[in-house]
Amino acid sequence: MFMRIDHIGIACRDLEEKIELFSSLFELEVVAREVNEEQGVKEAMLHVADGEGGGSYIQLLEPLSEDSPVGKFIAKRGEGVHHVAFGVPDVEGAMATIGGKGVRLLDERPRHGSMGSRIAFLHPKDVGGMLTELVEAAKQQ
Ligand code: MC0
Repeated sequence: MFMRIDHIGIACRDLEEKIELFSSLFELEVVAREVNEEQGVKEAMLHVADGEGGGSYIQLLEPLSEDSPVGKFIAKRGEGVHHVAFGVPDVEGAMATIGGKGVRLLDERPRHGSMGSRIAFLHPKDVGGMLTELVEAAKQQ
């Protein structure tokens, strides 16, 4: 079911500065930018590779406010890896399967994620301290 890593989310204070860093260090290209008010972030997706079922990305996240999830994370832990996102073919199915194993779901139903995806988060305390996101990528037209 967990067929690939869709993206790694990195919390940063200054999105433009970290876009410059990641694109110059690793020669990655920004393929999407978005403000997601519901999640409290301004973000950019940097393309890493294509694979079966979809691409993989580095996701750079700047908080829109100090009391957003990423704002609180930076205040407590500083900048760095915020979450790991697994690409799944069916997010509701994945939520039901993993919820059935006793992992707390942070979302009752999928929310809107980057590039038209549908996403849901799992509690980090139930996944070895790793905030985990399930991502169903947008269907290719
Ligand atoms: C908090 N904790 C983490 C963590 N954030 N552990 C690992 N990774 C993280 N990112 C730990 C804290 O250190 C604490 O542990 C415990 O979890 C509870 O944290 P808290 O600070 O007391 O509680 P809150 O209120 O900050 O909530 C944490 C929680 C929340 C993970 C539940 O941030 C959340 O619901 N996140 C899901 C939504 C999200 O992160 N959205 C932003 C990315 P101790 O040991 O100190 O008790 S949006 C996104 O990425 C979208 C756009 C996309 O991909 O498309």
